[in-house]
Amino acid sequence: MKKFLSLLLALSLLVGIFVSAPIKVSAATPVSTNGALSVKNGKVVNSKGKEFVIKGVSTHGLAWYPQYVNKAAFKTLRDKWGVNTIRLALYSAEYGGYCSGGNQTELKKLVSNGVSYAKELGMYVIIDWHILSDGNPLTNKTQAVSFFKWASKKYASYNNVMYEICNEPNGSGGNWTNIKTYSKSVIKTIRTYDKDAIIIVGTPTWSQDVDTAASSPLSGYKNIAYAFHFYAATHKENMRAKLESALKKGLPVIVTEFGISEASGNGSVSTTEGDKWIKLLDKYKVGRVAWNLSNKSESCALIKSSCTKTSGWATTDLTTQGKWLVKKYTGGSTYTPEKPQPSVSGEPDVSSEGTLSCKTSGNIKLKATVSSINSWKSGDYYFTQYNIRIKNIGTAKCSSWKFTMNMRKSFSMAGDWCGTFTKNSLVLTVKPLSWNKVLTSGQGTELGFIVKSKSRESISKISLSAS
Ligand code: IDC
Repeated sequence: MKKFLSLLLALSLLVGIFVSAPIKVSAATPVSTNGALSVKNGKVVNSKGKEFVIKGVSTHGLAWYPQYVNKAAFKTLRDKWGVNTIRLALYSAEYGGYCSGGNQTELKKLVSNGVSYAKELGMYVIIDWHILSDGNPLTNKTQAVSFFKWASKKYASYNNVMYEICNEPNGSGGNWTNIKTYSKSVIKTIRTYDKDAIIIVGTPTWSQDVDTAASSPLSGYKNIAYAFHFYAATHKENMRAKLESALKKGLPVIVTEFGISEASGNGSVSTTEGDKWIKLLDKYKVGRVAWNLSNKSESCALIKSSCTKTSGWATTDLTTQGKWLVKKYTGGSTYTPEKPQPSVSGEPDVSSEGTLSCKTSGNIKLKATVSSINSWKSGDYYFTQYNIRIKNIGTAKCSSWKFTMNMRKSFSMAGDWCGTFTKNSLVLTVKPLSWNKVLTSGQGTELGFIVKSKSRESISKISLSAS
């Protein structure tokens, strides 16, 4: 009887547990998947020690464009733009800035709202002390220390907050000696409360001189990274070389600001140079944060000045830089690293075959389309250039894929890009590279190749598989 009673008790407890335990269904977010970020061996890593790439968007000055600090905006950035990090730019010295007559209570409220929205959405957030016209960080050091004391006390237990302590030191006072002196004070303050969050230190010459930081980094601290900024229509190859040499020396760098406009934030934009920058950042898994989330009439704004929406933007609401950025961050079908130009030339031959497409079966739904987009004759040979598009048209994520084409005539390869191409007599197999292997719902990628043949080439059969 006693046994029976205890069994009953155990049973009712179990039932109780089953009935009362809420089933928690929460979608994975950048922070829920990666946990607290830290710096290891010159890289930003997640809580499992795996390299983590920050893909961020910076607000404009909080005092000037406060309307974009809203949860729906951040959610759009996270869900539609592929953004995992928000940077909150708190100007220190410009009009309405924290040390130049701005309402400090209001500004802190914007910072704390921004941090809360990011936390609720599982996004990382960088609190940026945006020095600019006050080129020397020591100018407003006292205010910076008290601001970071407030922030680090408040966010000590958060796992999604990073502190950027001096946006862009510049001018003679913005030298590395002064930056180091300033950093030691601010880091000491932050570490009194927040023991492990990443602290980002600006570098001389508007956060360009990472070489200076690399030859004399701050020592004795954990989780320090250094800022590097570029604006692609102005900063080109020599700046990429400068960044790359600092990275090779093992300096942990985060690009906390970049644009494809000129350094003024206005003028022309260069997607070509922008692509080159992204390629370099991808190579070293360097985090990047785009400037800026506003509809100000300037080339580096991400939203068109005619658009007053503060969230839920359509592609047509975005500027050239905005559209380009979203493609980069979502790995959209237009992610096309520099395509090598065909090294052969000849008479154009217009009899191209057109387009073939196929889909995968099973629960991962991919569609492949292959088109012959150009063909020409050179000497005794025909050359045909093909374009392949692979797109995830289902809801399930694809972690890898393989595409096969059966060619009709014997051929040799005369060029290929964005994939690993293997030829076995008439069969050509394509596998993805690391960056276009994973395709989430709606994502796509583009590849290409050129074949050389004795007579006009065409494809007899294609097939696609995904896992
Ligand atoms: C620019 C803004 C512009 C604003 C100006 C204030 O885009 O609307 O009037 O600041 O002086 C930076 C700075 C960043 C600049 C940006 C573009 O960190 O504050 O924003 N830029 O000029 N460094 C290089 C470029």
